[in-house]
Amino acid sequence: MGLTVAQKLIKSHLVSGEMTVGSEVGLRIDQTLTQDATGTMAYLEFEAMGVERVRTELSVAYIDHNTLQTGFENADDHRFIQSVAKKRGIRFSRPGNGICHQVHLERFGKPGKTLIGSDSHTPTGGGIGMLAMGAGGLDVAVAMGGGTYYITMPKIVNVHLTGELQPYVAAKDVILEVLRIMTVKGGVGKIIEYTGEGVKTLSVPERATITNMGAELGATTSVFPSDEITKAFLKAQGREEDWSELKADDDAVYDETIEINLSELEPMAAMPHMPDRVKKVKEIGEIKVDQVCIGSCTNSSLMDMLKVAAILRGKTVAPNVSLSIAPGSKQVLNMLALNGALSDMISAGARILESACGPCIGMGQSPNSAGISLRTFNRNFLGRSGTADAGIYLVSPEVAAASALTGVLTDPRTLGEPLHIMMPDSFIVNDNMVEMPASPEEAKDVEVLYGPNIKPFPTTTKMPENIVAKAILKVGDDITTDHIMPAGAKILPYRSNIPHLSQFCFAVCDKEFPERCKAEGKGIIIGGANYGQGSSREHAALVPLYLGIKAVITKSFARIHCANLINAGILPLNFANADDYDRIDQGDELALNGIKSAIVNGETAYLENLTKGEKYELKYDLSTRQKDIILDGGLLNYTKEAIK
Ligand code: MIC
Ligand code: SF4
Repeated sequence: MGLTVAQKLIKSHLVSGEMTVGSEVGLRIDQTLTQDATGTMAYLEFEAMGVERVRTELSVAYIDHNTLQTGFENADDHRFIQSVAKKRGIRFSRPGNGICHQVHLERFGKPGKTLIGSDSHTPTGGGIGMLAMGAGGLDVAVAMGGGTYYITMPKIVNVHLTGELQPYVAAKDVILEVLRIMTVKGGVGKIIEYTGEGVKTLSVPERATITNMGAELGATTSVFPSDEITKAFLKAQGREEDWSELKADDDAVYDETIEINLSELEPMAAMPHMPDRVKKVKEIGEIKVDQVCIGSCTNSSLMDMLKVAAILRGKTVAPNVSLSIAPGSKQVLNMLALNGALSDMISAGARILESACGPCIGMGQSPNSAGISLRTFNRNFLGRSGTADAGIYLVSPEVAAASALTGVLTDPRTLGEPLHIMMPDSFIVNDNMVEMPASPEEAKDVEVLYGPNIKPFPTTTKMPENIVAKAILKVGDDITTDHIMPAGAKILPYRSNIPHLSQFCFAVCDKEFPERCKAEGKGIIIGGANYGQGSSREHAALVPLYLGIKAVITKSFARIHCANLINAGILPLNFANADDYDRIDQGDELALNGIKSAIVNGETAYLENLTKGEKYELKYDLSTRQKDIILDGGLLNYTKEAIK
């Protein structure tokens, strides 16, 4: 039986396990990336592991999230990361060099390689045929130390593309269509692989937009084959030698197939507050727009920016709209500056932001009260923009630019003549903002610089036999890590200060939660389906750990968050009968008696509801390795021994 692209990538990196769907496989990791909002914690963990030098082929530390420096904290964290990178053999992408996923695609990604990153949009690398996955910081730290990365062997979904995108219809519309079909839960336990004649019509930046936002499906990752188009892209980046071909066997077998005819797609938008609330722009109608933001790791390539500049050329942004544009990297910004496109944007009235995540993570540009903001980003979760009652619509650069001019949500096909974008044969290559690490000899003298905002991470304890605690919080379906541990300009500077962060845990839905935890000293969280979707931030596990959460019991979990809970030593459990979720009220006294023995012996676990006098059957999906991690009180303890 032939193999798919994803299966080939897994097979060539398989360290342990069997490639049967649902079983745990261990993978050798070639490359890692971190960004600064998760990186500080990841490098604290790496330092705690006591490894001298990274053991990967390539590790890069990016500074792109916490770039608004309203106090010393972010700058201190940047300096800390820079010093660790220098000492431990990691390349350091300085602030200003761009968004990690965009820069990694341009400068470092290689077809056929594995990459894990402490950021959920790491699958962007799937656009050039990498097996690129988001992971918690601790998993990335372990991989940097040469450790294996574990995933559940996923199903492979074939998204079979035919036809060709029509003028003003974009790659963003392709992934919005996949989200409409599959929903934000639809990709859990799956890799999305793109095949068919339509693939040949998509450039690398377009493919990367699609794989980037596959994260919103909950998928393990997404991948395109590596072909002549990939080769041309790498050649234009001066890296032709990094190319290798990667394609599925003719007789490859997929677990599911979705057909999409690119020719039939139309401009679309994801409506507030979920990336799968997708409708055609013309169906939503001409709603008034207050803000338009263009950029983020989904849509900040040179190609996207050139389209935006062409639409804005010679026009003025509507009086009711604030338009901001953040080109994705120094390379993109530099090329826009040299070919005049930047001037078109500035003349039209765009507010040019630095090459960083910016408004996507609430680092500035929060909309006005109840404002409507169109964004070329990938997430529109409630409150993420920094304005609690704003409504965020996710759109393509074409829809964003057209709407910025008219002041209302606009189908760009009404602009008339198709755009003709000339992509250069070669990009400006200048890696002067990537600092190389010190040699092993020089590294001995490099001091790691800790700022006063860096506090020790919470200690974990070995798992007890019984857990008795209140249902301290009950939440519904699709809870995101932005609910559990919000981000934004005011909170992000404290990513290395768990005690401070804990004040904001679940602030979006329940402001009293941290105080209740402190009063009780311990608790169990009850969640619905797809609990923990969204980002890779391990803070969404470390902060609950600090607040005394012992177990999280849900209808189902998102992949990265579930791994982060296990890594933190918090027990993730599921209801055997989803209806039992309804029988528990917040505040009920709960008991997991004999839970440790049940897990060790692989026996059925039960949850007793002492308040209601009821008992519910539970499920747990833990490999032997994961059980050992939980019993040891988290991955850090477990790993220190293993990789010595
Ligand atoms: C995000 O888009 O939510 C982030 C910010 O990039 C996160 C990482 C983080 O919380 O630092 C992600 O996607 O993993
Ligand atoms: Fe940055 Fe937004 Fe991409 Fe996250 S989704 S990496 S915050 S640009």
